[in-house]
Amino acid sequence: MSSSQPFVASSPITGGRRRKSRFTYKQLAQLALSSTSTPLRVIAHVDLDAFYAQCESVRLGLPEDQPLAVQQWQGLIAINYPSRKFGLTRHINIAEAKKLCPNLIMQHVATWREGDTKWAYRDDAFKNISTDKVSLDPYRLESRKILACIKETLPAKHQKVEKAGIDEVFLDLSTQIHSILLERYPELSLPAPYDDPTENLPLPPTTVLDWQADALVDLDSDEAEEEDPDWDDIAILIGSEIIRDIRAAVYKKLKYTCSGGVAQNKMLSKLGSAHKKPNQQTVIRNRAVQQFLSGFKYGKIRGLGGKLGEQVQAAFDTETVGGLIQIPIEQLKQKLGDESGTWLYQIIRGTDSSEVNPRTQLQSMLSAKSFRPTINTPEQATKWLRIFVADIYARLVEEGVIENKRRPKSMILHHRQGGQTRSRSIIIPQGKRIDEGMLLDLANNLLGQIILEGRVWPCANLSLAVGGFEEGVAGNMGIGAFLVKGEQAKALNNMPPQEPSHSVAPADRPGKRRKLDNTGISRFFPKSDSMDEHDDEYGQDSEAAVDEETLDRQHSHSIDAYEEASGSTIGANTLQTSPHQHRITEYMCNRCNMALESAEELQSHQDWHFAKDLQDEDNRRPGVNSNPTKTSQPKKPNVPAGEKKVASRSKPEKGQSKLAFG
Ligand code: DCP
Ligand code: MG
Repeated sequence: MSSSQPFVASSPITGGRRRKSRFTYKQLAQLALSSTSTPLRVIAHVDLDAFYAQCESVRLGLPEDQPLAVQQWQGLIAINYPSRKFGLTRHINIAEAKKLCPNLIMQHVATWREGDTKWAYRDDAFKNISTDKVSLDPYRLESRKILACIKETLPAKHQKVEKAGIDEVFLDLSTQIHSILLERYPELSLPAPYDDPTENLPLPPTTVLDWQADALVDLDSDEAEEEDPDWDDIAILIGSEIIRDIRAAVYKKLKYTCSGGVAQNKMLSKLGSAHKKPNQQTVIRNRAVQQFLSGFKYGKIRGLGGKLGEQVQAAFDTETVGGLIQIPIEQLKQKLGDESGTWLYQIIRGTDSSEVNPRTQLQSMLSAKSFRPTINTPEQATKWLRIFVADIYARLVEEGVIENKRRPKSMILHHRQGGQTRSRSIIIPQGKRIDEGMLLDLANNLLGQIILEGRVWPCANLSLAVGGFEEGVAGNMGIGAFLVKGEQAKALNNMPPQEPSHSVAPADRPGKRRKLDNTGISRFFPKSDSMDEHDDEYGQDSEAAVDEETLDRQHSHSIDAYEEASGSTIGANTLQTSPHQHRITEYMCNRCNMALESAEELQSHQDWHFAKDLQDEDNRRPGVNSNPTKTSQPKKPNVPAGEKKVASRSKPEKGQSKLAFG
């Protein structure tokens, strides 16, 4: 990536050629800082093709053209590309699939079974929905390998990678591109004329850019290919080279194909990666954004799949971005309100300044099962707790709990009977090595508490989660390092009550991150908030076979799964919501219906619920927990003005995660 090209310095105008770049020295400098405000910014999205299906094909060593689908009970959850040619989709059942594609291999997902210490692939799993529990570990493990491979491919100092789901990442390539630009075009390192950063850069060389096999979105109608490229084109070209290298590395090392989108922001890059699949990458130059978006139904844009989309359609009688683009901002504001109108005006023009948030470590793990038929005895419940604990413990080991690298602080058990969900939580004792026995004792303790309260059977769902991961002390400092003792304990006890400051970024300031203080209950949730995988996008298929184990496959380790299990509102939005809600219908808290900016915000918000649940438990039964810190009631995270809560269990919107129970 260091092929040098001749630099054409700012030459006098020849044949109508612009003398200077449209971009300034300042904007170039901002690229080195990954600033969201520079138009030279380059963001990529990489999404694995038919991910679970590829995992199975690779695991089984099958030829790449062998049709394969991943089965879960009687449904299909991933369809590889060779079998898509036969018309297979996630929505059809296994019998139909076999009819359409007789050569199809249907591989059932791995499951946990009582008495086994590890998940396994079993030939009879599909018959055992009442006794088995889906394990997504095989896919998590592959996902980690892929993430590691992507990172290895990037220079250590330029790794801004956000894991956005089990098979997708966003990459902010800005800083890397900045350094490549300076390397290839050393003149860019020269000081700005008159030391004025608002001066325009010289123009790049007129060399025709080599986009190789990229799917290059056509330029907007008022732009011409003959027009000389500017630095944003060069930056995005370098971005596409980086993504091509990454995709090749993933394929070479792990045999997985993926697709990529390269553009100026997250929204566009994500639309880009899905544009041409499989195994392709789509580049959306800044001069092509309008052209790219105009062909889209705006419902595909994140935040426009739900109620806002419906409102827009009712108001303007069009389904496409092209149909909306003509509408003046005043009219949008008039029909949708100021904020929604302004947001819509920007998003359909491809404006999105949300940041790529590097996060790789998960914050919580959950194992859950909905029972069909329901279970009726403590023995049955304990049996499931044993499976949950084995599942969680195996993942904790992966996280390095044995070496004390990371350690959860708390455990929570949710129980559902009829329409009612109860939960109990407990602090995992510090200073003790975490093992399966210890976790099972804690889980049984929680179950015992729930049973004592009565109204327990029949039970429709149980879910067990551990959360509040803390960095441990690796190496030989030993377990004692986890003990809070002496002065430290005193200090904790004397600490003034603090509220977790859990502010959600306002819609118009997506770059602003929440703040977490380091005390009180929020200290269970370290700043590097993350989910290992969070499949908010799956909500787009919410009509698809959403059986109980959707929980497993979508959220099996993320704290929101038990929120789903709570049976509380599965959030429909209201008609009169703020743009904050409109925008992110995919990222909606199903407990309080709050709409969040991103999966990360959703996770943070749900961490807050988790913290509050823990604290409520603390307050109710002070003897149970060993948390030495007394905290005040966490303040509810900011709720956008005008938010209305929907108390009913309404149909989830398109684009929302939906988990069905019972
Ligand atoms: N998944 C699932 N249920 C859904 C959607 C997805 O279990 N409703 C799982 C199976 C998928 C994986 O998550 O393999 C990744 O989801 P994607 O939406 O990225 O779909 P695929 O990777 O299967 O296909 P594509 O090539 O379209 O990305
Ligand atoms: Mg995918």
